[in-house]
Amino acid sequence: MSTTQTQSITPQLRQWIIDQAEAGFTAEVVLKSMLASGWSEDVAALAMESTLRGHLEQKAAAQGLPVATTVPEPQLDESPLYLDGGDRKVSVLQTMAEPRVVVFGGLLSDEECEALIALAKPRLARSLTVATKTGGEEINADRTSNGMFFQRGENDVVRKIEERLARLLDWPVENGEGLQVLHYQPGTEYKPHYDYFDPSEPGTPTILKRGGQRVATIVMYLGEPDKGGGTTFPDVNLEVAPKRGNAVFFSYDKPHPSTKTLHGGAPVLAGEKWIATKWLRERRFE
Ligand code: PD2
Ligand code: ZN
Repeated sequence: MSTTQTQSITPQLRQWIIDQAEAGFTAEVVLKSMLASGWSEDVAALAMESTLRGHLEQKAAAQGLPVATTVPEPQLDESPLYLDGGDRKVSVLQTMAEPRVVVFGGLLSDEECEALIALAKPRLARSLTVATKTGGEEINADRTSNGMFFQRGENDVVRKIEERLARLLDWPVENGEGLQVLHYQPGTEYKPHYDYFDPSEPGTPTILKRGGQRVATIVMYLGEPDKGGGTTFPDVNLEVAPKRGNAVFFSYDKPHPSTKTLHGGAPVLAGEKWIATKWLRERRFE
């Protein structure tokens, strides 16, 4: 490759980058080679980044795989012990890269947990799930809890928690579904499932018109059972304890099992479990 005067990212350059990647050279090696040929670092990095992203997307689409999208992500560079939730300091207790899982401590105060339970109690009904065959809602034998939805920003406690989550996860409040509160009694559970909408189901295009795909979930524990009731991730044998005030966050950049975000609510063995779930969409959810 010869040094160019213009340093424009030509189709030939893009093809050369793809050829190098396909031949097994790492991004670092390809970048070094471009710099040695006289490319400026900025142009070389941009050319590499845009070319390889586009190439991977094309390959995924050709294999019938959904394309990865941007997802919410807490600011965890430098592995902080705490994050600023705006009005509250939140602990980072555990992180996992694949699936992307973060366990937070002290996300909610005891008073907030109690307030959500008290406000939800009179409105509980047998939990429904989104029916991807039709785009409507249905009773699901895999989900034996009782639940209810708050409107986004419905009251002060909900609004405060939604603002805290938006800051913590760097994702707009408007992209969140309304907070859902679930109550599990002994013997009830939520069998393993994915939270994204299955692209192959006929009702999914209708569901996606309102805010696009789900891209992340945060399950907040409001009331802890005495035994059982953990949130499980069977692909990686992870179980998160349902400790009051804590929360488990996980994200999925494509609606595909390769995200390893299969998860469930294990049966409650003794006592009662209360959670609040917030599902986050790609775009504004109205
Ligand atoms: O209750 C849970 O731990 C749980 C497990 C799986 C909640 C959800 N999914 C959910 O609300 O999506
Ligand atoms: Zn779920």
